[in-house]
Amino acid sequence: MTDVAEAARANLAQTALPLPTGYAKGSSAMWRIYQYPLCPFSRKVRFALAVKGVTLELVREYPWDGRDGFAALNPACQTPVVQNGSIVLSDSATICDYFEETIERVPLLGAGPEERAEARRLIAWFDQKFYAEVNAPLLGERMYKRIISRQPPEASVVRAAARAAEGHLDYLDFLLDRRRWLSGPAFGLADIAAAAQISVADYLGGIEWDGHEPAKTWYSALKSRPTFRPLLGERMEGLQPPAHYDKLDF
Ligand SMILES: N[C@@H](CCC(=O)N[C@@H](CS)C(=O)NCC(=O)O)C(=O)O
Repeated sequence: MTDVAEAARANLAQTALPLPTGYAKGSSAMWRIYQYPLCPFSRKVRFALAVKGVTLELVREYPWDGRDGFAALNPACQTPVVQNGSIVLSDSATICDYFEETIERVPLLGAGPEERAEARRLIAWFDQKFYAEVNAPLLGERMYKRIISRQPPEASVVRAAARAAEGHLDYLDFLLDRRRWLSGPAFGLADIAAAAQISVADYLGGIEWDGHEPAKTWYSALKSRPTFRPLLGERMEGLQPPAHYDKLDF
C-alpha cells in the first residue's frame, strides 16, 4: 500500500479529522472547500457555487504538502474537496454534478440533451486539454519552481504553454463569433470552467489578449460579475499577477 493510501486508511478510522491551519472554528458556513488560490479546479467550483448561491468557507490546502488529514478526505490528495459534515466530495466535475442535481434553481448545463452534451464537451476541453497544455506547465514553471522548489523556470516550457494558450483563445473567438455564450445561448458551466482555467493562466502571465476581441469581451463581462470578482482579488504568497490581471479594462 502507498504512503498516501495508508495515511488515508489510518485517518478514516478517526472520528475527528485534524483541522488544517487557517480553519476558523465556530463558522456558520455549512459547506467548506479545501483549496488554494491558483488551483483552477477550485476556482471553477467556487464560481459555480457562488452562482448557485452556496456559501463556502475557505480552507487553504496545498496538495503538495501531502497532509494526512487531507489524504483522508481525498486519497487522490488533489484540490478541490468540499465538505459538509459527513458529506465529502472531490473532483471538480463530480462536485459540480452534485450541486447541479441538488440545487435545481440556476441550472448551469443548458436546456436539452444536445445543449448539455455541448456544455460537457467544453467543460472537458478546459478541464483536460487547456489544463494539460497551458496551466499544468505554467503552474509547474512559474508557481511550483518559484515558491516551492526555488528553481528558475524553463523558458521553452513557458513559451510552449503561451503558444498553446494562443490556440485556445483562437478557439474561444471562433465559438463566440457564433454564440452568445461558450456552449450556447445561456451562460453556464462551460463559461465557468473556461474562465477558471483562463484566469489562472492570466495570473501566471500566459495570456496575450491582443487580437482576441471576442474572447476579451466575453472575459471582461465575466470579470465584472460579483460571483467571479472576489476570486480575482486573491493572491498567491510570493507570486504577483501582471498589472492588467484584475482590471475590467485590460
Ligand atoms: N480532476 C481533478 C483535478 C484536480 C487537480 O489536478 N488538482 C491539482 C491542483 S490544481 C492537484 O491537486 N494536484 C496535485 C496532484 O495531482 O498530486 C478535478 O477536476 O478536481
